[in-house]
Amino acid sequence: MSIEKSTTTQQQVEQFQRDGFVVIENALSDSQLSLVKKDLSKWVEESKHHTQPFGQIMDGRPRFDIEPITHTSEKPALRRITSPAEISDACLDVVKDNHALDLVTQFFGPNIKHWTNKINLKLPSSGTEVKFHQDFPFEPHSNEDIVTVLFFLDDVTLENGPLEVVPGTHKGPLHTLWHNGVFTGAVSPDVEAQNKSKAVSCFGKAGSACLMHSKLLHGSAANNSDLARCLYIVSYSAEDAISLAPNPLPSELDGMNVRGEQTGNVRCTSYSVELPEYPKEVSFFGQQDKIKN
Ligand SMILES: O=C(O)CCC(=O)C(=O)O
Repeated sequence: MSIEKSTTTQQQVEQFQRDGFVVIENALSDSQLSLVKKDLSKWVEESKHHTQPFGQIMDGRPRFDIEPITHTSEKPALRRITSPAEISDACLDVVKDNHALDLVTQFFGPNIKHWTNKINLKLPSSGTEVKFHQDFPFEPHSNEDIVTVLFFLDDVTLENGPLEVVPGTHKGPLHTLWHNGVFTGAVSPDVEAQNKSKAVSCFGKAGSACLMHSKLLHGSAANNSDLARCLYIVSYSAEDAISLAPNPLPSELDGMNVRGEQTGNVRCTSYSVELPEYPKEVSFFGQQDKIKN
């Protein structure tokens, strides 16, 4: 797919640079959306036969994570599928090519590689929420050219737990995700309180995407509607951004070039951050569950 260098593209690049995020429509084609949703429905059905996380990723952890308290066969609360592109041609097709990726080349230059992919589900009544955090402290790289692309698999509304982002925070400090010696995957209650009132919700039609800088502070509340809110979340980096910590979602697709070429270069910027803890839990929801509210 190609994108014309239009005024709209230029405005999207400027918004991403200024605010740290931009929402675009039609990031997925209709056929990409319906094929991913077909696989997703199959996985939700399958989850009804499980009472524990199931499946397996490269490091032996389960691929499919379920809400420990609310999941039942009548009201499934599958909440995370790790690296679905390893088991779904539809997901792999999205990772390799989509309209958001065209915009990523406008942010970071022509050479882009895949870092992680996952599906976050907020099924009705699941109670799944995401505490505020920045992605970068989970994934420190030699430079900061990393973007998380959140594809809307459902219409995202103000009621079904939209992503909430704090504009401009990608230019601010990196906040610790360690508290009292525990890697909680969330910022402190103080940092959350200082920023939450400035957060804006990212909503739109299925097939849209939010492109979010890895340093942008974000979170999301529980789904209080009868309609599912599922996101296919793919992160990409500039090809010369080299990871400084093991990939928390290791997959055979880690480092796959999706645009341009492999130069073999490393580009470094200067910053300081605590290294993350490699997850022992099935997903970061388990890490965030360690926070006592
Ligand atoms: O699912 C969401 O609303 C946010 C996802 C997120 O923050 C993450 O997976 O890092």
